[in-house]
Amino acid sequence: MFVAPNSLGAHRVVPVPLSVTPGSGAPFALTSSTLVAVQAGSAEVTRTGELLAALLRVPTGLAIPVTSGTAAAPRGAIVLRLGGPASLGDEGYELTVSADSVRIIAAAPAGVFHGVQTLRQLLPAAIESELNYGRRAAAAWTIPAGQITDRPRFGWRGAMLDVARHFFTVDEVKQFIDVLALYKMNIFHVHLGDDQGWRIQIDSRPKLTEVGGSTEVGGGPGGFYTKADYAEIVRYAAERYVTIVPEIDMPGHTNAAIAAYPELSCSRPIPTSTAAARVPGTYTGTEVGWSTFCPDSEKVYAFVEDIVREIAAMTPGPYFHMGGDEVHVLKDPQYIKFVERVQDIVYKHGKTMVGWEEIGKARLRTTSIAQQWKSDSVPPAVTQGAKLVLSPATKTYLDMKYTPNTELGLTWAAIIELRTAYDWEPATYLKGVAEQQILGVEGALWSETVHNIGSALYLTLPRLPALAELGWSSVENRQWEGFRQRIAGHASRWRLLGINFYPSPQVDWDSAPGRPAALVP
Ligand code: TNX
Repeated sequence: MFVAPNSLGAHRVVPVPLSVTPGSGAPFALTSSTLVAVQAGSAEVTRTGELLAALLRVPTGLAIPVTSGTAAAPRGAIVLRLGGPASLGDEGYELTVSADSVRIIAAAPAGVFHGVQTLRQLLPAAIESELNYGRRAAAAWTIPAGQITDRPRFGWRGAMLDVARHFFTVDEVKQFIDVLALYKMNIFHVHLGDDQGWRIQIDSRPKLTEVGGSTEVGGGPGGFYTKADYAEIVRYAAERYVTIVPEIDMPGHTNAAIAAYPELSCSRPIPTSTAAARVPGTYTGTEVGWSTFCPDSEKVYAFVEDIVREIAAMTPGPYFHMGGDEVHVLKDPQYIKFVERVQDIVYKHGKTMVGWEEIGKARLRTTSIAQQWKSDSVPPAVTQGAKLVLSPATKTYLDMKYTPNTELGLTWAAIIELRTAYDWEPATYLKGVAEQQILGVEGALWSETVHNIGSALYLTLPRLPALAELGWSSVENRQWEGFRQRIAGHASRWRLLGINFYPSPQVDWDSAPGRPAALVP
């Protein structure tokens, strides 16, 4: 836990940075004179500096003040500032460590934040602890000298959480976002509606949450986010440079909405398992593909208009995800008409439309985004010029089992051990789809078998860091053996953070499960 690398060359940063140059000088050490010196006049950089100082204070017991000013930073400063070269883009950073100072310089605030995540990972794992180690560890808080220049390969590095099949509280969602931020992921896609639950307050349609929010898979009490809850998630994510992509899946996967407003359906399909539901019309099973809105009813488009308007108004990010997957009960012309009508509504409210790859059957605007999940050849959306997010179920689905014996999860797409999640290449995955057509990658955690955040994180770690490295790091820097060795050092961090994980036998973890963590060296 206190093993700091003695050379920057031995770092265990995930995702692996673009370029790492070890220095020959002495390391930087956190001491009683350490302070965080932020760029004067940037509220965002100041906020990131406060987050960093708060993290460092707990285990070190040091004061770590945050100062702001234009004067040259004093010895012992961790400097965070803007003004880096434009070549770093919005998310890149330069990190320079010497005995005297640590400097993180970026072209935009997100880059400063990502640089801070690298700094965290360069310190001993115990930096993540809630314990104050005080003087017992005073000599251990060091960062090896050298320089890192880093920027992402893809702009979309995401994870989806299905809060519809099982509900997750705001605090649980924050824990999930914390993991994204640690691994420099920047998209949190939240699946807010499905057959089993509607999870977001809509003022113009109160029964959605009253009726549609009242249950979940297995018949539990469900739940939903009020507008204040959603605003809190948005705020928390934004502080970590994570953009929320809200998904309302339609026209299929809509039983919860139909239970609330039966006129949304042409003829009410009654799944066999509904008879057992506590609230009439709701569904607590796990079959897919049987429900649909009525594409020929104007009442449906008035409803979609209400939903998109209210969600667009509470979402600062540029995207609205309309789902569009697995509609087994509509004919193609009906499905196409529905997607095209919804697309117009989404753009009318100022958002870019995202949908699962099936939306490529419809005529898409060139800015619309398709999320691949099942095809292994060129999806029709790409032929039309739309950009793709790659979420191949066989590689990125976080709800697939790690081995046939994993208690949680499903197996319909694949069994996904860590190496399978890591060892694939986005630019060659779909023959005929070039890198320029790919916005990035996203992992999806469907929650049919997942009841709480502990289970969610067990399925997420270590596969999400693997995907984060595919999304961030350059192909040249990326290979399984290197990842395997670097990620081995992260289990002790997860344990200190209280984050559950799957101890894949493909990794020689520093901190073996069941072995008590040594608190002092
Ligand atoms: C397929 S992938 C679905 C979801 C399920 C998931 C379970 C996709 C776009 N739709 O409705 O939850 O499989 O793995």
